[in-house]
Amino acid sequence: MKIYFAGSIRGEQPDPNWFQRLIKEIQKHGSVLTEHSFDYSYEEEIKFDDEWIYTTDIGWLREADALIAEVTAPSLGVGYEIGKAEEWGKPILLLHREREGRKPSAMLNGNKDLPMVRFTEEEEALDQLHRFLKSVKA
Ligand code: 6K6
Repeated sequence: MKIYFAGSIRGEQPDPNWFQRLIKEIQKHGSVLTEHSFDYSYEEEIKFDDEWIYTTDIGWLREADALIAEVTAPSLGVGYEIGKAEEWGKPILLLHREREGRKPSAMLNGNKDLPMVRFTEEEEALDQLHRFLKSVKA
């Protein structure tokens, strides 16, 4: 199974340790097409031009069996990827960490076709993640 993991890069401050943890857990079910997009080596980022990034990512998203998007940190790129994956009928799971005074976008949270796990404990999110990936595999 090929899974597209999406999370903020140039959007709001991402959570690298959490993203890494998620990627490791997702890899128990298959390959994470975007694994190398989240290594946080900013020296490396300048090696790729934006057109290459867009073309490569859209191709990976097209071939993915599912999208898992970490949406706690708002990101235009992640929002775009979610919209495309929905248009293409991909199974989607959104993960949002509850934070004082912050709410997820209504454009995601208000769409009942987009399941969103709103978690406080990372274990809760991982439990839902594994359930989701098992259901995609079945
Ligand atoms: C990052 C690490 C190494 O090289 C890079 C180059 N940048 C990107 N590489 C791959 N995918 C990217 C890059 N920048 C954005 N994306 C895609 O957009 C990812 O799939 C993310 O899910 C999403 C993040 O969008 P922004 O708007 O937060 O950057």
